[in-house]
Amino acid sequence: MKEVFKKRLAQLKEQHHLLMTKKNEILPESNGVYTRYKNPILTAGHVPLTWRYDLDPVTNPFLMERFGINSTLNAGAIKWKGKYALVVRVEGNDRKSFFAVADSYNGIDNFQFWDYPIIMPETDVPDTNIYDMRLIAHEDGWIYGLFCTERKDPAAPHGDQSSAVAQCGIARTKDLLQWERLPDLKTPSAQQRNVVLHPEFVDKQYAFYTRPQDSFIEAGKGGGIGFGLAEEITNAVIKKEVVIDSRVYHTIYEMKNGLGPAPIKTEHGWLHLAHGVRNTAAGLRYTLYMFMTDLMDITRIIHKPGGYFIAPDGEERIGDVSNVVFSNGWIADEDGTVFIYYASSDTRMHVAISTIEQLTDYVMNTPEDGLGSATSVQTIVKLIQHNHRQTENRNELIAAEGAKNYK
Ligand code: M1P
Repeated sequence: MKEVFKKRLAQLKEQHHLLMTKKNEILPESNGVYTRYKNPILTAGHVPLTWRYDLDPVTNPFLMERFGINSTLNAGAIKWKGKYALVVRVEGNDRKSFFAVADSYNGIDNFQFWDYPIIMPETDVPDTNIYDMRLIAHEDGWIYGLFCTERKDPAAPHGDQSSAVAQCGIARTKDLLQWERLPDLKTPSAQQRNVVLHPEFVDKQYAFYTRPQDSFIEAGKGGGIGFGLAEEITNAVIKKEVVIDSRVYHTIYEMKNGLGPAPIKTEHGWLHLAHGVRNTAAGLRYTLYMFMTDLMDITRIIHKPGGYFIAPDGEERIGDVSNVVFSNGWIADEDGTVFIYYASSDTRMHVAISTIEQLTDYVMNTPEDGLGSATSVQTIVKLIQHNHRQTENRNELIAAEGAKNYK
């Protein structure tokens, strides 16, 4: 065995081990709604060496990387056998994404990829790229993975090598290992991304949140977060698609939006996490926002805080597609803790921690977007007046207490 091979192998193993065993640290600053953790929970460097290197000195004497990994992002999430499991979008240097499970005992560090990436069966029309899986434990007993399947647009003019068609791929599993691929979702829209299955039946049908769009990149004339019902899952067809959360001028979701993970049920309503996109001189900016829908009519938004919930911060701002945060996975524990998994700049995965109580308070009590500068000022004035009244009341109380003691 060549010296160079031995040396490189020892170095690679050491570096990988250090990364895999690194403890995460909670960041001290918080807005009271959630707390971020310092280190990304998954990066390209976390991907097992056996996926990237031929570890045989005979066939790879220089121990070169044989399959480069570019990024780990946009993971679906589920509590699985007591562990926090993510189905991660792993993107190779060849730009193709695939899915792989990584899990952790505490949900904040030491995420380990399982031995092999997921072998996702295909339909009759092979996928060119698959990404952004939403994991849903449905009341029918299956775990569903809904994801984007992208293929070259068959109608693209000669020489156009970038026009694509995005649709919703559907697969299901009982163990996260073996997946059964079902036919892609059919909807009245030309393209679909960010499709999510509601975890409960609605009118005995499968309920989907959709994101209709006219073309691959642009939401087009419509857009927004849509909703539709399908009688079957093994041949899911949505005949009627209605938009339940539209794009609005001069908001953080004016350009496009899309639902993140499947909603979490609370006593007050369904908590939703979504992403909103606005355009800037520096390109598109993706942030996360939240809203709540009615328990009886899940298409009715009953609370919607103004502005973003999480925006790219510090190092999160920079990556392959900078100024992006994106989430398609969260886990609510039985004690009410919520693990919010999000990717930054299409490059790496992070976690932020909150609770059902905090998220419900945030969603129900944060003022809505007043859609104008004057209403923002009115909101702040109301808050200041409330705080002044509070201080006056407190001072009056203290004075009264003082007078009582003096007597
Ligand atoms: O690059 C940012 C995101 O862009 C797409 O999201 P959307 O469909 O809402 O525009 C997706 O490709 C997503 O994977 C990516 O993170």
